[in-house]
Amino acid sequence: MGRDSEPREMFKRFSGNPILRAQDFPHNVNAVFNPGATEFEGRTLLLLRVEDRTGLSSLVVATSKNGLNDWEIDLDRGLAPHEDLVEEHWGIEDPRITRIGDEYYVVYVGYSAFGPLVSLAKTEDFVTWERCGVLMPPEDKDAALFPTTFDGRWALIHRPVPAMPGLGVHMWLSYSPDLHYWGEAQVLLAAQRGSHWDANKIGLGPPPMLTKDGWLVCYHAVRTTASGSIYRIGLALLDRDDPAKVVARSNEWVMGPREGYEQSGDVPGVIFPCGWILRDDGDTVHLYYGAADTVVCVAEASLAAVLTHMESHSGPLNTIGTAPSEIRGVTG
Ligand code: M1P
Repeated sequence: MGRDSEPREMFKRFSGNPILRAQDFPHNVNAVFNPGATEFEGRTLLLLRVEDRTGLSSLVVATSKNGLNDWEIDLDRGLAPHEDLVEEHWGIEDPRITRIGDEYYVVYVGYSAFGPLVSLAKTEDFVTWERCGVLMPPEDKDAALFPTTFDGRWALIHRPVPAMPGLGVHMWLSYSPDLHYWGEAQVLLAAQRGSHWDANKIGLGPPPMLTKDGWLVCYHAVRTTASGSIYRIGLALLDRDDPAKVVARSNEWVMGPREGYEQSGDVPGVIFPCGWILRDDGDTVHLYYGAADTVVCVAEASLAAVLTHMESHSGPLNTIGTAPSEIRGVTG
């Protein structure tokens, strides 16, 4: 992967970014962004959010041998919003792919007539799909399944939005015995307050990745400014056996919008990852993200370096109701 000149960011952008753009499509689309990612039949498969020129999004497959170049868009594979389903009335968005056995469970946002919600569909080949229904009612987004059960329960990270403004928008964890009925809902990571980089609103990026130190979680964090929102990326670690237990949380962002393709587009200042892949060397992580809600990009990090960083840069784990003076140095 080509390196850029910025030494301080944990994730290094691919020199060939953006890797997919609207112009790469044979028909007229507005934007392609926020891809889920997995490996499939020896290739990297991205499930792209493709927004047409009515404003509605569908999920479309693109594959590549090395996960960086020579992407092939496959319009015969993917998932389109179902016109008879009220939960997909205004399109489907932001897929996260979790492989469980031979099946790929795709959690996505359904833009329903009543607001954004969390839906699940599964597939073995990205051609034939089984819709499994709505997991979380509006407003809820930014959700993904863990690839394993905990004491016989499936776990889902998701991001409901409180009806009452001003309380922050936080990441939640819920459990299910059957992927159908969900409960035991609890706040997993709270957005911080004040001037902090992950104040105001946070939401899950790709599905959690199991590492030697626990489940690595990547999340986007929104800082509201006078000229709009800045979407940056942070990391957390969850206990391997009890994902409700946060064991580390980065006190700094590990990547923020910087390049022209991240600063200019339909929504400037946004980097929004929905997929990552740990390569066969066990260390190289490719993070796939939408930039400015317009194009698809990839960045690379060393997993070992990420975990080392987490050891030395963990800040407060959760800070709801905590005064700034109490936050410094507090863990827990
Ligand atoms: O425009 C930035 C992002 O805004 C929404 O994400 P969230 O609700 O988590 O802030 C989504 O519409 C997302 O698709 C979009 O990239």
